[in-house]
Amino acid sequence: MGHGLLSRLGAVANTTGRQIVAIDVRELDETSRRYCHHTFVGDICDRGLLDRLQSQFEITEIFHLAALLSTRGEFVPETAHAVNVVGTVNLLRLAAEEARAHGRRVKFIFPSSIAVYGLPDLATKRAAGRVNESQFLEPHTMYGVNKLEGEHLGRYYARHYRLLAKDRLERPIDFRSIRFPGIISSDTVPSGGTSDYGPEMIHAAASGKPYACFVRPDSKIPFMTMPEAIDALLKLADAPESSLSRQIYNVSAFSPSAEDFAVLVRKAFPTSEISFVPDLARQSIVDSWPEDLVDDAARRDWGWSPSHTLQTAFDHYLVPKIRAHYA
Ligand code: AKB
Repeated sequence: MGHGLLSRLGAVANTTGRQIVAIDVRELDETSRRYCHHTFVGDICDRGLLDRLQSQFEITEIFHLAALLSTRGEFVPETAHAVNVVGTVNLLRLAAEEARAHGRRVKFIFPSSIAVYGLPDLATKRAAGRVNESQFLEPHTMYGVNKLEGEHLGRYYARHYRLLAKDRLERPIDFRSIRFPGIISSDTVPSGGTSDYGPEMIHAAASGKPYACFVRPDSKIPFMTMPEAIDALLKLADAPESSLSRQIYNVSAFSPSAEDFAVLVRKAFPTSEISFVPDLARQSIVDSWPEDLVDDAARRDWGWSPSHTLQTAFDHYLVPKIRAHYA
């Protein structure tokens, strides 16, 4: 998401006057670097690096996209906690310090996830259908626990930070967050997530490789395309604060089963070889995530509206772009 966001922000930087400073754990590629005023190779857990940023720049807005996802996090839960929670605290603190130093609020945009939900079993998931922002908040994964904590930390830093300090600055941060579904990009195959079966299936088919899907054909969670996810982030970031009735928003686009996905992949790539070989542990994670989300507040408050159905996502974005990518 970071790379897509950089190109969108960079493309309009001349008109918005935004100067972009990017941090990544790896060197950014040449294209992404071109959009940035400065880039740093480093880790958000490195307080020294964040102190350097604070002394070098006047920061007005932070898009915090760094995270260890749900599958990877189950192999190294404490590392996931360090990156996903301690890293988040470091950036929130940086935002609050910047607000204090320059006397104005810093906007903080935090992509959260459907992983914050934890439905206890499949029968409850099926009966629940579309889930709203306050239901079933008992995540099963370290990543989900961390994202939920990130949402609470954002609320704390925005409204209650240093509650008892005499020299306290009121509401230093304008914290806004979206709970994203699985995201599918035509450019990159994700790694470390549990919604990865969707993008993996189509990328494997387009590159002529067989694919063994690690969940059952009837598994159902919401998805959206990467351009829609970036649109949503920018729309929420640009919305007037007076129109926002909450800090955390669900967004939804389409909710296919893994079989629905496979049908469209086979239609687009008739020689594709897709089988279903469920991995019980990863299956249990997907079974704990909702089938779909109530996103009425996002639609009402900041005009969220998905650009695609599953069919148009395949016809107008995924298939043509992925074909071109592997051609
Ligand atoms: C994951 O699968 O962990 C992520 C997510 C749903 O946030 N893609």
